[in-house]
Amino acid sequence: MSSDDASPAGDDPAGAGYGFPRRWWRALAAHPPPGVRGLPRRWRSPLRGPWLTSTFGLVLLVTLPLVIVTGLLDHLAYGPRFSQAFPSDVGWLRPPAVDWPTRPSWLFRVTQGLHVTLGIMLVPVVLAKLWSVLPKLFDWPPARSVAQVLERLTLLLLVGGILFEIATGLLNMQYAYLFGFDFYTAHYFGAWVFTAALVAHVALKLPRLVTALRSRPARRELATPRAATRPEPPDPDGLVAPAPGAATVSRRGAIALVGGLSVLLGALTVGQSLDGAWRRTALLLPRGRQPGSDPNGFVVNRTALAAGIRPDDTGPAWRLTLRAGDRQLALDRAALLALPQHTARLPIACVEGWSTLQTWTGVRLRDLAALVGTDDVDATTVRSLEKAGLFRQATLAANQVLDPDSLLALRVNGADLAPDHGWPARVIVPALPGVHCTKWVAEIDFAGAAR
Ligand SMILES: Nc1nc2c(c(=O)[nH]1)N[C@H]1C(S)=C(S)[C@@H](COP(=O)(O)O)O[C@H]1N2
Ligand SMILES: [Mo]
Repeated sequence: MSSDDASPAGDDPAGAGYGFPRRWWRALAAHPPPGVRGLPRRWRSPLRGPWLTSTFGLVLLVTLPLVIVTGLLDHLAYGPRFSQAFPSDVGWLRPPAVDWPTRPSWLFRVTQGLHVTLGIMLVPVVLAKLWSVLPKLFDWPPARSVAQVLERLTLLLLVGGILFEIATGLLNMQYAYLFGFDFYTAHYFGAWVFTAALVAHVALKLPRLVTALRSRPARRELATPRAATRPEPPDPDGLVAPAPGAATVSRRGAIALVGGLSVLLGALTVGQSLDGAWRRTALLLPRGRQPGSDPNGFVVNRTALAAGIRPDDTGPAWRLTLRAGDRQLALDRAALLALPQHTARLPIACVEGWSTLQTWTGVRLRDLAALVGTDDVDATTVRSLEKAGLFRQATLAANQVLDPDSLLALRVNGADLAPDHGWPARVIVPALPGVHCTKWVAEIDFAGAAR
């Protein structure tokens, strides 16, 4: 199992008919790369073994599906139907063309919050599990059979996949686009690679996991102090160290450390998805804290200055243009304020992970549609004053325009919108990702989107 045991003249242990020709294996085994020979004896932790690996594995088996499913839902919420979920052409990985619902209004807030918070909390568990199997990375020879080559290939995709998802996810949350590729496309493709590898890995390893967990009752293991911590018996996968040292921490201590780190990360993250005092605990987040106490004192994702909005464009000269087919109408802010006003308490939930619940007042989008003479609303394009870039426009599906709480907001928490929150007018729609709640709206075209 290790280079020490693998004498060049040894047998092919996995060679039950699917092995490589014996002489290949022997040649490979006889020529380990520098530094690998004797390495297994230097991995000495007596904690490593099938039980510990399977315990971390079980946690991931239960929680990762939730991260995967919420991630996929977030992608659907983004509106891939309208080419808005940046992997605009993902071939056969394209998700079904469903309408993202507007109810419950906190739907995206929850799927997004769960995806990000849980994803962060699982980082210590993933690292602990990788630590527990780390010596396997230096196995020599690297594979003894075709089946094992395939298995190790899935591991490459599995480990590479999850590390890639963690790294890109964390960087995205910090708005740190250090990589030269599009985050959404890459994170989406990476998720599929990882998920496929995970399914293969679970199919291959589930029986081992069950056996390993049954081999040492958790209750007994969690009652074992450091002094009584012994290595597991040698296992066929070679996870147990061939020459284990004495325990410096018990298995329960190691699990408590990992669990504690996970809870700590979670506690430093959830605040970004909760309002009130919790907000202050969101230490890891670049825009997660409460910036002020006035009605407009909630998170600003991108300021008017950063978006290049000139005060002249949002002053008295500003007009909202409404379009439906060849009909067109222009309204100033006073005209909008003279229309029936509606108030709704709705979250802004940014795709980067933070969210906040605020009270918005403005004109219903469906009233604006009726004003320009259409009840038969189609996919609707909202354009901002920004002339270029990601936020230039957003497409809303008919159900998102017609919801009675979907607003062109003019006020928030009883005050006029601040410039940074989209003055003179912004869109707010229940359960819509923040990215599509266009600020500094210039035009709404109720039948202008290509489907
Ligand atoms: N025109 C325009 N609209 C925009 C943005 C923008 O940069 N420009 N940012 C979007 C994003 S990503 C989010 S999360 C919300 C944030 O709204 P807030 O800054 O009022 O909290 O506005 C959205 N609307
Ligand atoms: Mo956002």
